[in-house]
Amino acid sequence: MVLLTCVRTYLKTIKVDSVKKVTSFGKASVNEKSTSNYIDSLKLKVIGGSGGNGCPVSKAIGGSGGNVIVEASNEVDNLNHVKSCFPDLTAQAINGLDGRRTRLIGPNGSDCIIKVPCGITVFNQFLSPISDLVKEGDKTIVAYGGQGGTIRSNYFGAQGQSQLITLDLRYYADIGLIGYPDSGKSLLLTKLLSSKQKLLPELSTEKINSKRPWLRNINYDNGRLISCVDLPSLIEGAHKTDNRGHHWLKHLTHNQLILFVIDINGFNRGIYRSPIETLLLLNKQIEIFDDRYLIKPALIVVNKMDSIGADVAYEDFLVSLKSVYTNNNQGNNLDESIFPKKLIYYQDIIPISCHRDTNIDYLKKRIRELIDFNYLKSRNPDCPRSFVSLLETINQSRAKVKTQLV
Ligand SMILES: Nc1nc2c(ncn2[C@@H]2O[C@H](COP(=O)(O)OP(=O)(O)OP(=O)(O)O)[C@@H](O)[C@H]2O)c(=O)[nH]1
Ligand SMILES: [Mg+2]
Repeated sequence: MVLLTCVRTYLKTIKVDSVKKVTSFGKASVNEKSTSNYIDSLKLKVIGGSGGNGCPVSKAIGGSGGNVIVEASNEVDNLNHVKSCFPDLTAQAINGLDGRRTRLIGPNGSDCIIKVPCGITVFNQFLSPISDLVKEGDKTIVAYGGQGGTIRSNYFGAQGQSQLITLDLRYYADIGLIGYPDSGKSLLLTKLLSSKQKLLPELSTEKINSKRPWLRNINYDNGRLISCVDLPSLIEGAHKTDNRGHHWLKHLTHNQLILFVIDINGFNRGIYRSPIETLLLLNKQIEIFDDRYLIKPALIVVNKMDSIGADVAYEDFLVSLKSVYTNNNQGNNLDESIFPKKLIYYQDIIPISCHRDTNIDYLKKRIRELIDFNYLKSRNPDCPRSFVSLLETINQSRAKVKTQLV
């Protein structure tokens, strides 16, 4: 009997140690270059610890089982950690220990803490959202531990709760960058960062197409931070293919401003798409993904203005844009099939060159202005409309490109 108790205690100790190990995340150890297995959505079984049994002879009570807790942490960037800590996709808290003649109150089992990035929504097995973990330290209990055995339960400890949950990551970023492949999104993000900040891994060596979203904070002079998510490229028909470009759009959910990065040379892989066509096709992809995104504040950033013939191409782009938005779409010969049902209303159009650093500071300033303006507007619907209409913006933009790029 004594031997059996010893073995039981030993087994429980082993379990305690092993679970403690997997829940202590310490410093994030994301291998930033291994992007192919990037995880931003994960199903997990969670099991609360069982309560320990009490002892009727000594009236000792059992300890309660630990809870399973999901906690947001800035140290974690994605869900790869969770997968590596719980390879069998089961997170179980520690059982409470039994009460005994020599131990009138059994110790409680410890909690199992699952550290996740900020921006996680936890869904139950019916895919109803249980909780949103927005900022560092936000937490939610996803499986309660069972109560320890007492006289009320005939000294039997209760089982812990168990359920299947889904962790779904949507970055809490103020702004998002979307565009066709090679339009310069990642380079633009590095230009917006301060020189002391870390480059995106894929730009620190030779050019690699982004295969996962990157989240970075843009620093402003007076300590203001604006977070930005750079998304992998989006192409025409992405929703129909295995290309995950479409799937990544979920990271725009919390954005306050979306930057459409357009290559002034258009996109040429098999079929050529002009700048205006790429813009309309991005609009369409967003509409297919979630048409609520269409009313988010947005900005057109026309990149690679250092290219040969860019100023003429920019003029053409503005003319086409004007005709698309004034609904007379004449002389464009644009294919009707690329038109979205609803056009996005852009708050500004800014021509830039990442290679020559043209207009980068202006864009950085404008991002901040628009975010602040939109925030004020959302709090006060009567706020006077101080931003010019799209057509006026086009004229201003035209003047700007002439003065700054000539
Ligand atoms: N000429 C010119 N080339 C640029 C400019 N900005 C970016 N590029 C080049 O365009 C290529 C693509 O740049 P990225 O920043 O990786 O483009 P991306 O949009 O992040 O590409 P994906 O990750 O594939 O979506 C690189 O070779 C850049 O050097 C620019 O202002 N002018
Ligand atoms: Mg990129």
